[in-house]
Parts: sequence; C-alpha cells; structure tokens
Amino acid sequence: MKTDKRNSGIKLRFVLLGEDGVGKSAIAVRFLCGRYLHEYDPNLECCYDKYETIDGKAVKLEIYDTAGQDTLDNYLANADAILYVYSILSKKSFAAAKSFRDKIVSSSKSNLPVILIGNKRELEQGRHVSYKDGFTLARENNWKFYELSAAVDTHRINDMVLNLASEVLQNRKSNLPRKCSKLKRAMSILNVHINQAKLLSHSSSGSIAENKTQKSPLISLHPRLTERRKTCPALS
Ligand SMILES: Nc1nc2c(ncn2[C@@H]2O[C@H](COP(=O)(O)OP(=O)(O)OP(=O)(O)O)[C@@H](O)[C@H]2O)c(=O)[nH]1
Ligand SMILES: [Mg+2]
Repeated sequence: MKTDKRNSGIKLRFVLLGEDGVGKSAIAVRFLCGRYLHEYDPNLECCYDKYETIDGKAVKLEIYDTAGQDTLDNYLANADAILYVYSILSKKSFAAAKSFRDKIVSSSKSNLPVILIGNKRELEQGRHVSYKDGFTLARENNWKFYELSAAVDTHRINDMVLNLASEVLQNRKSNLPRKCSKLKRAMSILNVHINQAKLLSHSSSGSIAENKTQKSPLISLHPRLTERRKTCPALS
C-alpha cells in the first residue's frame, strides 16, 4: 500500500547551525532537491519542508537553514535535532563548533541530538581541521560525526538526515512508555493517599472510644492496610 507522505501528523525540525560560509545552505539544498548551486543567498534564513517515509511512517521534515538572525536559545528551543556544520578548511569554524558545544552543554537542551558535520571534504589539499579532531569532539559529546561535501555527496547527505530522523523517532517512541508508566505510578500513589485521607475522615467522624473498639470495616478490608497494621502496633 502506498503511504500518502503529506497526510502526516509527525513533524521533525532539524536546524542547521555553523559559521558563515561553511556550507549550511549548500547542505540544505543538496538534501532538499539533490542539487548543488555554487551560490546561495547568505542572508536567507529559511525553513524548508520535505515529506519522507521513515520506518513506514509519513514524516514531515522541516530543515531550518539559519543565517545567524536569531539567538541560539531560540534555535535550540524549536529544534528536534541540530546539524552543526564547520568547514574542514577553516580552523575558525571548528573553534566555533567547540564554543557551540560549551553553550549547549550548559543549556537546558543539552540532550538534544547533534550531528557534527565537517563540510567541503573534497578539498583535501586545503584541509586545516583533521578528521581526528572532528571525530574526537563528536565522541566526547556523544554526537554523530560526518565528513562530507555538499558539492559532491548526495546519498551521504540523504542517508545522514534520514538516519537521524529515524533515530529521533525511535527515541520519542522509547521515551513515551517511560513517561506514561511514571505518570501511572504517580497516579496510583496519589490514589492511595486520597483513599487514606477518606478513610481517616470517615473514622474521625465517630467517637474516639468507638474507633478504638470498632474499626472501620473499610480499613480492615483493605489487604495492604491490614498487613501494615500487623507490623505497626501503633495502628492496631
Ligand atoms: N568546494 C566546496 N564548496 C562548498 C561546499 N559547500 C558549500 N560550498 C561553497 O561555500 C560557499 C558558502 O556556502 P553556503 O552554503 O552559502 O554557506 P552557509 O553556511 O549557508 O553561509 P551563510 O548563509 O552565509 O551562513 C558557497 O560558495 C558554496 O558554493 C562544499 O562541500 N565544497
Ligand atoms: Mg546560508
């Protein structure tokens, strides 16, 4: 059966961050339409949509190509994952990746999935950032790491984004039951307290003497309370 990709309730937003000129727009365009244009408007900050089927589900992918027009906090607040780009030709852009790391770890979004991307890998002769440096920065922070080229790599960029989407969806799925079971546990504790409060108010409405001799039938019927009474003489 064919999936209608546009008929989807699932939405993921990936935000491209990095210094000027590292190739954020080139990567976005390569993913969105498989092309490389050479020139991209440096002031254009734009969010593009692409519909994909991921793990059998129709997903709307929003690729947010930034140009430094908003604060980092705002970019992080609205992201499901970050694609942080530096150029392997530029030490400065790699230093910016480290300072991004310092900011994100001290922010409330320190658990946001991040992919570190060393772009322009086909220009090996001009390399100023080693593969090892990129790999180490990513590993230290539990990020994924790719060296690639928006100029020549189509499949690599495609696979990278789709794998990330699949991973984010898996994380969402595995976090959901945990959240639900925490909620259920909290509700059951709350219910126990409510019942106890009801029982106490019920028993205090009679005389103290009466209570000492004649326990509330509700209390004596509750198996857990009966057990507790056995181990706590003050209650019996
Ligand atoms: N050789 C090569 N050039 C690239 C690659 N990716 C981008 N470029 C070039 O680098 C320049 C900057 O690319 P952009 O995609 O505009 O960079 P950006 O990060 O979006 O820059 P801002 O929008 O100014 O922040 C352009 O001339 C691109 O053609 C790549 O993989 N290889
Ligand atoms: Mg750009």
